[in-house]
Amino acid sequence: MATAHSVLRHGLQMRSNFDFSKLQLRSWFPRHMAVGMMQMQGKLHSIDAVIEVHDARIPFTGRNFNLSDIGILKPSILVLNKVDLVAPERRERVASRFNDMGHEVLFTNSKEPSDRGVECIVEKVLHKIKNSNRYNRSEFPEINLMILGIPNVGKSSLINSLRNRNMHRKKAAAVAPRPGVTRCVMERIQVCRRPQVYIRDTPGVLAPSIPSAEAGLKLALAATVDDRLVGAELLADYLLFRLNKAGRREYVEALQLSGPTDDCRRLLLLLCHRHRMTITGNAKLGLRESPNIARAAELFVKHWRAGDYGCQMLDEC
Ligand SMILES: Nc1nc2c(ncn2[C@@H]2O[C@H](COP(=O)(O)OP(=O)(O)O)[C@@H](O)[C@H]2O)c(=O)[nH]1
Ligand SMILES: [Mg+2]
Repeated sequence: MATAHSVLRHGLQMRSNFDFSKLQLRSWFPRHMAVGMMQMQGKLHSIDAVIEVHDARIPFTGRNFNLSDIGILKPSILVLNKVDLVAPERRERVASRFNDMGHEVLFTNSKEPSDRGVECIVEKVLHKIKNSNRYNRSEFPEINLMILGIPNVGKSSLINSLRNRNMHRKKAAAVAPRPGVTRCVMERIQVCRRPQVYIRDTPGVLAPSIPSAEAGLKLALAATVDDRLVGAELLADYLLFRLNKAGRREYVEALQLSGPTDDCRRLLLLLCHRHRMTITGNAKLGLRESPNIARAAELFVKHWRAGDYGCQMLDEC
């Protein structure tokens, strides 16, 4: 079993490239996503504007243009959520890149009750609608919005946050730290009294094919695809590579290591040892306990997702 000392000793050579050939990339487009897309299209006639949400850590990799196209004829705003997990100087660069593409972006942290970005959402959308032709909907006083994006970016959390602020009501949309919780286009949820504003929550939908192994790993790190698609150990290894490449060393302190390492296997063995993560073999067959590497990998990645290794954006910008 590795010790903290051996982690340091073996970790002095850092990789400058990651071996993506280890990933057998498969797409993840379960049936509920295809059905969700059709339901969204079916509801569009009753929608005044679209809120497109992305994870601020993968603002470019995370965009599904099939989804963006759904709302192309409607007024729309672009929200980059989970901004608490991105360093402030990166936000400015991302915003100016989107501005160059003709998009204004709104950064939000839906977990922060007084977040200024969340506060601006309704105001921005109403402004866009006011400057648009409401086609067949001008006689309806209430405003209907649809929120869309890839899985696990915080769509349901944003609805709950808006509802809680403007209506003082408890959460209405189910939230979980894994993708695939909202599985169909939901009934509308009221998020504002005056004017009456409703939002339809929708299932997260990924592009039918993931463009590259690196994109797949970024999507998995941000928990927008099922971890099993890439495998826990490979995901942990990619994370370690990215942390070291960016010169981030917060993981050393967070995991109480004696120094940085580039040897993921040894790091995971250390976590197995420290947290007694083992797989018990069948004693009758003479199989003994072995380290539960997959669980240790999940733990290592879980800390990053919670921001325990500091803020880190995955897309270059
Ligand atoms: N750090 C952080 N986590 C968030 C934020 N918004 C949502 N989450 C978390 O992200 C996970 C997915 O949220 P959810 O609203 O279910 O995403 P959805 O699948 O897009 O509806 C949950 O664990 C939320 O608590 C945010 O602004 N910052
Ligand atoms: Mg949801």
